[in-house]
Amino acid sequence: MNGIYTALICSFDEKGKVNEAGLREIVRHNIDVQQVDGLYVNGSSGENFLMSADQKKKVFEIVKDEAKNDVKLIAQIGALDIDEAIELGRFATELGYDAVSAVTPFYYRFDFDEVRDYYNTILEQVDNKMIIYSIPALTGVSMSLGQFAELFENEKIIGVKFTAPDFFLLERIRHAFPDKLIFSGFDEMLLSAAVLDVDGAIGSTFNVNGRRAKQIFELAQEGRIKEAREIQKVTNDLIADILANGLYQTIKEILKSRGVDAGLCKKPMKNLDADRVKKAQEIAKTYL
Ligand code: SI3
Repeated sequence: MNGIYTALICSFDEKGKVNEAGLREIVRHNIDVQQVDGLYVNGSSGENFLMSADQKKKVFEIVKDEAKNDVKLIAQIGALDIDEAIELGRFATELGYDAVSAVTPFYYRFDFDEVRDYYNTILEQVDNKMIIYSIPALTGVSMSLGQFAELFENEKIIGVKFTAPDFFLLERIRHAFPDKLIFSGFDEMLLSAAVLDVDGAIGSTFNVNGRRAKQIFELAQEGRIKEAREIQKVTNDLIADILANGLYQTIKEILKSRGVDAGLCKKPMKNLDADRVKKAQEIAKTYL
């Protein structure tokens, strides 16, 4: 399951409903134009935590129906309601998703025993492989090497999506667990993570910049670091401009400039004003 996975953006209409036609176009763009190896569905970039369980199921269905078996599919099912996480895990597994992933439970400052129990309980009832989604900056949940080791004792936990700038910990995990899958989560640090021999990456900007991400990853694997660094530099110029203008909103606007109906963000996320729409279009012209 290694390679470059897009953290899929979702298209919403003005009422916050999933725009099915737009979502299908986003899926096709990622497969046919960006040529990524897989899709990570209902992650942060898919505005997962703003959606109802029914909306999440609808997204899982539409994406699988559109992608078929063209690329690998990972379903992010993490939810604070563990019963919802289990229900979504079973649903995505029945649809044929290659693996599930769950963000570490957040908000209530759970201790590690509770986090471990969360994953083991889900996996007792979901017949699929699990990739832990670790993103301490958003969840406040940081785990040590020893705690990852405890989670990895469950053989159904096959890896981690590591979205953190802690490259010391990343190297330690790689070294200690050569057989687990490690996906890098920060697109702007892809080359540094690839040098540490991660198995792939999952990122939001791959919706518009997936081809460069693939080049960086492949060049790093071939040891062609100087060439990879040049592409990472352009990529980071692009990412810096996207972040300054509004992350998901700008990705959507860039997609629209490419003829993909990426729709709007879901409230309470705000959408871009006219100046920022113009800026997003300029970013698209400059880099893509
Ligand atoms: O679940 C997801 O949508 C992700 O894969 C998130 C991914 O790690 C992104 N992080 C966030 C918070 O959006 C990154 O791709 C990130 O957008 C990018 O590196 C720009 O900082």
